[in-house]
Amino acid sequence: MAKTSHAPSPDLDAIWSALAEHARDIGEQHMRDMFAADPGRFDRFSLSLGEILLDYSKNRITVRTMELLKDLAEQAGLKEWVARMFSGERINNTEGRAVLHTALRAPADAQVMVDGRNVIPDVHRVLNQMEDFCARVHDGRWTGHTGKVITDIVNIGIGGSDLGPHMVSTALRPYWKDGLNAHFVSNVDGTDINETLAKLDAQTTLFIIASKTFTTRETMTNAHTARQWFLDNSGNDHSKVCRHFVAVSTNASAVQAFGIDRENMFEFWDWVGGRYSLWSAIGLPIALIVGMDNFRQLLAGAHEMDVHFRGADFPENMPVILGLLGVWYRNFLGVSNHAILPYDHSLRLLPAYLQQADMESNGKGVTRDGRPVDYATGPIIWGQPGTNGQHAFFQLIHQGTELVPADFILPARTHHPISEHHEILSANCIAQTEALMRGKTEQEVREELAAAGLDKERIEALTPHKLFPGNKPTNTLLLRQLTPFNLGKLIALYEHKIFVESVIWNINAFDQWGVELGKQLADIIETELDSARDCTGHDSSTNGLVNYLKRQ
Ligand code: G6Q
Repeated sequence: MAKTSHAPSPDLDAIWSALAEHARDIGEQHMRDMFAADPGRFDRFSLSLGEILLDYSKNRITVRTMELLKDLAEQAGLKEWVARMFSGERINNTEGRAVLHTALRAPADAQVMVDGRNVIPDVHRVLNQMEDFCARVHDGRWTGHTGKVITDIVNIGIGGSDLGPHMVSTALRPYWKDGLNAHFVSNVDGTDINETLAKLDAQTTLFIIASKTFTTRETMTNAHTARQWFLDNSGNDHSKVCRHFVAVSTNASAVQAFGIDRENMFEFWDWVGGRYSLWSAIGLPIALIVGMDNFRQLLAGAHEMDVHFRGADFPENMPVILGLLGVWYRNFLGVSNHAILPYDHSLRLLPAYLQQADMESNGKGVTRDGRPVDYATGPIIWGQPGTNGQHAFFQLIHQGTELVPADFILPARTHHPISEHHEILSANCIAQTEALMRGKTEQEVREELAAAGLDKERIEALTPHKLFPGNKPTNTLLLRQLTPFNLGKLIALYEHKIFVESVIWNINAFDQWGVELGKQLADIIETELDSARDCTGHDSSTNGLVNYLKRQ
């Protein structure tokens, strides 16, 4: 249960209490009644931005809720925080870094200063380098070592160096270049690289080693396995490696030590966080597979959302609305989680992508200045594409005991207009949001069962099971079509939503110290797994598990 008793800072005590009281007031109200009382509810609680429509009317909110939430954002200094982020201030205070993924999609004539230097020319220099490289791969000037054209791109990276490019490349499948395939290897489990390499020809494969640090254990292990496979399949000639391996990194010396030419390294900067990096050279696999024009469209879409986020008043600001609704459910209605439900098979990796973006950003238990929080922060993010989820976990959303606010995402037009597939998909998406909101009343259930000819006793027995309480909140995001531009906009919408929440919660959304401890302990255990001696230095469970593995 979320804690609602404390505000993130004393300045917010009054508005926090007002929201808590308001939550108690509207707690019993049903959205079915809210819609019945107000035919203008959709118009009031929806807005369009170009080809994206957000309908947030199926939320447990009133005009008063949105006013109070807007006051909360104002009093938390959201406007100032947005300006700080865009201007390159070091708002990632624990790592002493600026947070400038927005600069990666800014036009060439923009100016964003970091340490007295405008970073935009660097951004566009690397974009041009990517453009040149993509053109050479596409038109056959860049070939494999035997002169054959490249047919397969393999991105080796993990976390932020994998999830974004993988999700976007999958989402933009209709835009893939003819004759090219993309593969993504992330897991250190040898199954991942083994299954990928089995499909490939060393003469026509290009590996991108994507690692900001170029030290990440999983990525370097996979990169070395890929290089060995390449050498084994190309006469063990090390001089050929540079035609088949390029790198995306901030660590030039480690890239060169691996055998990749400096000129085939695509740079990015410490002010690009891993999970916000798909807009940088980390997007190289995207640019290769869909073409640089489409990659630039992705950036342009994200930039349009940046301009909107920076300039629109809070009541008309899409990321602000979504972020404030997130806070509303988490802190005032006791909600623990949030589902991402794309009704588009191409967006099937979006839930996993947003899981990292949101949970790594807002999964924090201390404030910016290191005090433990006594209120709830980031929720659990989960989800799967529709309609598959309807035949699985939707049962819990409809009739379980956990409240699950959900985002439904649907393109109006499909890239695959085959028979009635898209009508069925769309109908299900909209029907679910209606069903979740309305539910089914006892009277409706009884009438339905009576109409089906059931006797009184059977109706009595079945009615509680067939009741749908409804009042389940959803946002619906309709995209005209899943284009690179609209996808860029959609991703940026979520990035900014996450930032809005972090500002209200007074936490640093841009560090991730929580991933460190496991890495440290894994290094120790790896050495122990290799040693001939029994492991004794841990608790009995850890010792027991290590020793069991050693005996196998
Ligand atoms: C993201 C995280 C993390 C990171 C990976 C890969 O914000 O920092 O997911 O992207 O650990 O790191 P490298 O790119 O340095 O290999």
